[in-house]
Amino acid sequence: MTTTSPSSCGQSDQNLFSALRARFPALLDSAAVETDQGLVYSWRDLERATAMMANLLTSLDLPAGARIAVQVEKSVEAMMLYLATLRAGYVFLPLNTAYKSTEVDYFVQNAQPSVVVCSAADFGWVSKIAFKNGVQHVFTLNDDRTGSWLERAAQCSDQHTPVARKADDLAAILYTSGTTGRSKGAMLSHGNLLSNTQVLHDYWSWRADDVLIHALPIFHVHGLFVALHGALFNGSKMIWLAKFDAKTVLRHLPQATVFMGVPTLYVRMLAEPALTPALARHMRLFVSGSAPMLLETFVAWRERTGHTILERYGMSETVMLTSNPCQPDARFGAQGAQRRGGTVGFPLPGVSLRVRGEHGRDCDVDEIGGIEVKGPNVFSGYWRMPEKTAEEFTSDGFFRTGDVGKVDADGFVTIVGRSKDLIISGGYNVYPAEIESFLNDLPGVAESAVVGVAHPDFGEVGVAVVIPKAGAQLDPASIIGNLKSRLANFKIPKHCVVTAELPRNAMGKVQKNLLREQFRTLFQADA
Ligand code: MCA
Ligand code: AMP
Repeated sequence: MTTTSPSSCGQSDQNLFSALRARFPALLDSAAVETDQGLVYSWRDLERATAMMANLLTSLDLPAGARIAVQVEKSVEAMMLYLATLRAGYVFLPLNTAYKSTEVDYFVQNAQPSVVVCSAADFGWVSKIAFKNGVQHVFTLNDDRTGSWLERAAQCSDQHTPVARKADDLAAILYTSGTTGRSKGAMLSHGNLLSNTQVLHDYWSWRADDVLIHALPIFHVHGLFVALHGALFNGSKMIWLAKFDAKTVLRHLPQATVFMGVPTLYVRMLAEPALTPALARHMRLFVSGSAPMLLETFVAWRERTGHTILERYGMSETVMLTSNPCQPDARFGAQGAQRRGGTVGFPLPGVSLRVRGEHGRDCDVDEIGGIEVKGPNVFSGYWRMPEKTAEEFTSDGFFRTGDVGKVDADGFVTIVGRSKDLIISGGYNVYPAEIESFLNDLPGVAESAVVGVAHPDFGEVGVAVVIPKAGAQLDPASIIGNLKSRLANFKIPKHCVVTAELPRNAMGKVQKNLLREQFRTLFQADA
């Protein structure tokens, strides 16, 4: 079945930065960002610092469409660098700080950025990769307001006219791993990001007095786009936390109205005795997404705080696709439709979502199939991978999400699984194929399989099953140790088993479902 909501946004032909800046409050000296270190940045500070950084980028005489690759710790200055990149008309390429040299090398080779910005502590290895790949400019930016990036920007003018952009001009590239293990750069335009920002602004009923607690990393869609754009487009102050910590968030709840997080953050806050309805009484909206939220977490949150979490669903390739209602949905009469746990709500205005079965047949109500989407928020394709892009789109222009789900009679979308072999751990994506290829390259390893199993904190984590070559002696701890030196920490399997063979079906295909079943209760408290 296909379900579409009417679009509320027509305008998209402009630079996203200009659209955000146009919504800054008239009182430019009021607080835009307060950090957990006690620093306060005004809207004027954002305006001036992004102008200086944009002028620095312009002074580098970069080619049109130049990519600015950034792997730095979260800071207000890092956020300004993102805005400055938009302002100067270049393309932002954020990289998870957990990525190690093999991973960064791949991104730099693939994206060919003109500028790389990294922490001073990583300058040695990152600059080596950058220069080897022909990058001309490498700067440092630290989370204590130091680094060559800021030193150089301080010498630039604080006046800058944003570079005009068309709706389909590229604004950012977000790398997302693939089932083949090779990461693909999802190309998002100013129009993709702006249309989604406008839609979410209306759909989530942002209010003039809203204050957002920003506790997510700023190298993925949730923290960089959904949370940040939401606050900036509303002219709302952000309480800016460099890292998520449950106690710190709870301490700030009385000064805030909006919080966004992945399910793990809610699980961790629920473990805090300080979480009470009184503490959350000023809050207006708790948003969850990036990973499935257990119904028990949804229910426990309501019982402990009196608030109903709003679950929404999105992807790097599409930004946000669906959302539970913020206000009771008028289509359901006087009472409206309320948020439903276990569902991701309705397609957002402007998004067409359909569920398809085998041979492209539209599924009926409640019938499970592959989720396909279309809309102004959907990316144009993968960076320099036209064949991969073509594979993921249907002939009538729908993007195949790789998520499996259904739509009920009221129009609520539920995600029931994934056709892509993917583990979502604490809101980060881990592709088994990538881990398996590293495992298979280790001396003495014949083959391997990585599966996702339930975990009380991260929702899901990887378990590695490794088969040795004849006569080889393998030690699980050294296998994990080896992976740790080469892969981002969140990708490391939380358990490794060395065994004689993998279960296979009659066709010789590894039966991952049997492995998942074997390790299903491994991390359960009472297992
Ligand atoms: C940390 N560790 C993890 C993860 N994070 N293991 C598995 N999965 C994880 N997500 C491990 C580290 O490797 C380390 O292990 C140990 O936990 C402690 O690391 P630390 O950095 O101290 O962890 P933390 O600060 O407690 O971080 C946990 C976290 C973080 C706060 C849940 O992972 C996080 O911020 N997640 C949010 C991710 C996010 O923003 N996703 C949005 C993607 P060891 O000690 O062995 O080294 S955007 C998206 O998906 C779409 C589009 C959408 O819909 O939004
Ligand atoms: P990413 O590649 O980081 O953009 O992750 C996108 C994937 O996260 C989606 O394809 C879904 O599988 C998953 N996802 C995002 N939001 C939700 C949600 N609310 N519930 C379940 N899965 C989600």
